[in-house]
Amino acid sequence: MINATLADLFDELAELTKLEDQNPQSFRARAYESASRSLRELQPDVTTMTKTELVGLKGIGKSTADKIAEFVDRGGIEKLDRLRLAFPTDYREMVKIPGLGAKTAAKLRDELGVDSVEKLTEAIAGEKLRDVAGLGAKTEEKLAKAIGRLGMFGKDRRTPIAEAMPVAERVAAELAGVDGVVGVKICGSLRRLRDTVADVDILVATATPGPVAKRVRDLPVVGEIIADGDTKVAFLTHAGLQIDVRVIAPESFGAAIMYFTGSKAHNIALRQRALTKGWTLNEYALADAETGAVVAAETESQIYAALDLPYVSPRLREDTGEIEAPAEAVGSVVSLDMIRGDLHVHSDLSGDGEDSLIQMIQGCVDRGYAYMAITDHAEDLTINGASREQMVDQRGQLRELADRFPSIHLLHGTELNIDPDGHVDYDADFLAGFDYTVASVHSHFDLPAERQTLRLLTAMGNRAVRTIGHLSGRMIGRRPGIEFDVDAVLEGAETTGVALEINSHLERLDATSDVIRKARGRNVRFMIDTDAHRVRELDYMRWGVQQAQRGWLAPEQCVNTWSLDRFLKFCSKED
Ligand code: DGT
Ligand code: CA
Ligand code: ZN
Repeated sequence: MINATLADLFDELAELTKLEDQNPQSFRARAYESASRSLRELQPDVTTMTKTELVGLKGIGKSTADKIAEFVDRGGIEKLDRLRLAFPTDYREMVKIPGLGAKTAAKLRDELGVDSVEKLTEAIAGEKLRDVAGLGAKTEEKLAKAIGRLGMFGKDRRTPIAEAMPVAERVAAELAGVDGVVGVKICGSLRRLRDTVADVDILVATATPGPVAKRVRDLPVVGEIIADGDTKVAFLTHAGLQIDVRVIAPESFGAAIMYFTGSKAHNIALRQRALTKGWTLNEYALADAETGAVVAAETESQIYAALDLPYVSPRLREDTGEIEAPAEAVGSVVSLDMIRGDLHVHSDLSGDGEDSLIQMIQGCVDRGYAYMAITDHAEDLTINGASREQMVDQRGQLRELADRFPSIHLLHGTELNIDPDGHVDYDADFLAGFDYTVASVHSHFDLPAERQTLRLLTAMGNRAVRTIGHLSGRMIGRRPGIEFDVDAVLEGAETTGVALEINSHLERLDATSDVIRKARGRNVRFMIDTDAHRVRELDYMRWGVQQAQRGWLAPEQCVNTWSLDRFLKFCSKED
């Protein structure tokens, strides 16, 4: 556990060092990032290693080894403490506004005393930015737009899921290790896999609350405690995210996680249903309205069963039909155990890939898949793409590896880049050499909607394209997706048979759940992919599946639940 905790701290050090150096490419920040990556992969606990052994690890130098030793000795890192003081939460939030950057932020703070989104909004309204050298009316307009468009600052602040989930998972894992704890569950909007969350709700089941509350107070992520009791501790992380930890008696854990998972609308609908049966439903139990006798409380399944409902996946709990049409919804939504392959996987042949071809294949074998595709970037992505020669060479290697990995069918693919006009890399002949391709938008996000629609439809019309990767190109909290005509694109997917990707990265979760839900019952296919750039990212599949669940995706519409035979027919357009 300490390795993961340290990795988190090095990530934070990297973030803060970029602010201190006013440089997103800061050399020192890079060093912290590679230390973090190295710690996440490291098997033995760092406390069992000598400093010499640490320095011997890839990605760890003397200065990072010193910091690890410092943390092991005194439970803190002096430099981190100093940087946290220099760059308080409000300032860090401000720097995250897309298009702002560390240099401009420092100027705003030093010259205008602006060090929070709130003050920045005021300064923009007062047209103060144009007095600062290098900034102008254009900057004001651009920043106002960014703040307005994302709508997640100040009181309305919402944290992107990619930021909240890892922190929540770490806290949950820490609390699971406390004596007497029999269950831990991340609830609220995070469990429902909403794109952004206002706060994190974690529930802990134990008969003895004291030790849990104590452990929470001692967690390294805690910046400021805002509510402190035996059964509830609420705190802000150093990055300003609120986390509420509630301690619950095991016998009512089911009722509690159901209540705090929400959504509120789902809860209200369930309570109505309970009332018609003469029962009440709250965070303690489903109980008889007159006698108070408990009908069900310990598990969610028991409560749903008592209400004559199948178990409803948390991703469906938005009161959008899951209670009225439970069989239609709940019984026919894709789940992780149905996934038979990962078809968007990078190796180190991509500039941004980290692990080798063999490691990525082994990773897919370890996850029990029947098929997979290696899809390194094609030549048009200048920094990250592979040349034709490299692609042909890789294909040869892949064919040779087939004997070594008999349990999995290996497809040689590529991730094509969709240009502004919808054209992709290579020529038709070279493209025909691939077993499979995914084509994605990586640039020109601001074209008008009609052009983006045409762009996607043109790419779908290309004979060589089998899947459209991360459909909107959005980065949650940082960049909105491209605008396009959803109905036209769904229709294009129906006529061409091209699948739409559900990209599992928490930054992306793309296609959005609205698009997936719109396609329900139509002849539109989806493909849930990890877009893994390193082995451990193959585990992101669970997020992609949960995103598909939010969109009520039926297994039949998800091509990577199909048998190998059927899947290969899809690849060769014979289906
Ligand atoms: P957010 O805004 O991202 O934090 O979204 P949630 O859904 O996590 O909302 P939150 O944290 O306010 O509350 C967590 C859950 O607790 C919520 O999904 C449902 C439940 N809850 C909260 N307030 C109420 C309420 O007034 N009535 C009912 N029935 N449930 C509530
Ligand atoms: Ca919440
Ligand atoms: Zn990719």
